[in-house]
Amino acid sequence: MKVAVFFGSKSDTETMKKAAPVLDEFGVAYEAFILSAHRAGEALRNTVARVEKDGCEVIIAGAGLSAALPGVIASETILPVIGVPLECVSGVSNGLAGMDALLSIVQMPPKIPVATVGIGNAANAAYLAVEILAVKYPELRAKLADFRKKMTEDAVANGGTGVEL
Ligand code: RP5
Repeated sequence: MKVAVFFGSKSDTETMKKAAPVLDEFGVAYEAFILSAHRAGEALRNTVARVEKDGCEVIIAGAGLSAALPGVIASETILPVIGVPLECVSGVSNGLAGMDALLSIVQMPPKIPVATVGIGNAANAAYLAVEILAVKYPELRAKLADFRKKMTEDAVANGGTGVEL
């Protein structure tokens, strides 16, 4: 396992699943855990220590509402933590649409950052995890370079040489 994916509730699963195909595409091994910082603090701490011991190198953490999970994980490890703010699908965030989680996750105190992606964007969290790992693994760096080259070619092909309006 190179990446550990944490999220706070079963209700977050559908959104956090979007990290999986990206990590699969790059052949990055991962494990996922549903552990809330507020509801299961001790189990969370133990699991963070366990994955770190098992060789995990990057952590992705998604949570909704008062989204403490990524910050609490950051306080337990020096591994890079990528936070995914989530819209709470159980409806109790009263139309805040994930803004509550975004501000909770992005506004970390000085000296202990969480790298925050857009609301619900677990796929981008996975791409960022791949980029971090690519610093160390040349094979992954090569795959990432190919992926970016194709992305750019597709973008240019898709209207970049001019379109009829
Ligand atoms: C957060 O509270 C979870 O990450 C989830 O987004 C939100 C609501 O959780 P449930 O009440 O659906 O379990 O901790």
